[in-house]
Amino acid sequence: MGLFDGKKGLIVGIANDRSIAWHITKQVHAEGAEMGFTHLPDRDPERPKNEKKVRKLVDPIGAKFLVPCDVQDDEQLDSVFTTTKESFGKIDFLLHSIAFAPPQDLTGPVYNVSRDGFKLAMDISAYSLIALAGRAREIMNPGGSILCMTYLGGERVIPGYNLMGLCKSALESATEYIASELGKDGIRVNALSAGPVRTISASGVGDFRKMLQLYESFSPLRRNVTEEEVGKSGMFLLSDLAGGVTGETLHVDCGYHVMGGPPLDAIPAGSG
Ligand code: 0WD
Repeated sequence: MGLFDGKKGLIVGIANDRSIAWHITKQVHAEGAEMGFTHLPDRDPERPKNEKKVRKLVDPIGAKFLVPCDVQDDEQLDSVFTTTKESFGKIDFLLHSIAFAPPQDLTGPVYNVSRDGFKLAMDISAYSLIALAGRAREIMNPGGSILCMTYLGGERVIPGYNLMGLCKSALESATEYIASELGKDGIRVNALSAGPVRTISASGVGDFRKMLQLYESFSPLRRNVTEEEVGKSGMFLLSDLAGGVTGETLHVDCGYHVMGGPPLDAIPAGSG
C-alpha cells in the first residue's frame, strides 16, 4: 500500500537526472503515483535534446505524458493543462521545480540588475507558480497538494545568490497567499527550502563549491543534505502525511537555517 496509490500528478522542472524534481519524482513514484511531465522546449525541433534527456528518465517509470512547456508562454501552459485533464481528469498534486535568471544578472550585484533581467527572472522563477497554481486548481481534487522549491537566500542574504534571492522571496510570499486562497478547496500549497544540491541551476550561483563547504562546517548536522533526503521531504509535503501543512516553507538543509553565526569548532584554531 503506497502513499500515492491512485494519485495522479504533474511534474514541472525535470531537466536531467540531477534535477531536484527528479529526486522528488523517484520518491513519489515509489509510493505508487501516476505522473505526467513537462520539459523545457527544444530550440531546434530537429535536435530534441531536452525532450530526450527527460524522456530517458520518465518513460521507464510509466510517464502518462511528456510535453514541452516554457512557463513564459501562456498558450503552452494552457496546452499542458488540457493534456493533463485529458489524461487524468483530476490531479492530486503539482510540483513546481523551476527557476532561471540571466547569468549576467545573477552573478552581478543586485544594484546592477537590469530591468529586463529582473522581469525575466521573476517571470520564470516566481510568476510561474501563480500561472501553474491558477490552472491546477481547476482540475485538482480536494486534499490536493502544490509544492514549489525555494532556498534560504529568499529569507536572508546568502552571498552569491543575489537576484534569485529576490525571486525566492516573491515565490515564498506567493506560496502563502495562494495557500490562504486555496485552503477552502482543500488544496495545500507549500515550499521546500533545500540546502545546496549540485544541479545545473546551482552551477549558475556564485562559487557553489564554497557554499557546499560552508554548509558542511556550519550546519548543525555538519554535512550537506543528500538528494534522497530532499526527494523524501518533497514527497512528504506532496503526500497526505502533510495533510495539516499549508503555507509552510519547510527547510531540508541539515539545520543550516537556524545558525546565526558559525559554530565555534568551525573557526580554524589559532585564527583568534
Ligand atoms: O541547490 C540547489 N540546486 C537548489 C535548488 C537549492 C534550493 C532550491 N533549488 C530550487 C531552484 O531554485 C529551482 O526552483 O529548486 C528548483 C529546481 O532547481 P534544480 O533542480 O537545482 O535545477 P535544474 O535541474 O536546472 O532545473 C531547473 C529547471 C531548468 O533546468 P535547466 O538545466 O534546463 O536550466 O527549470 C527549468 C529547466 O528545465 N526551466 C524552465 N521550465 C519551463 N520554462 C524554464 C522555463 N522558462 N526555465 C528553466
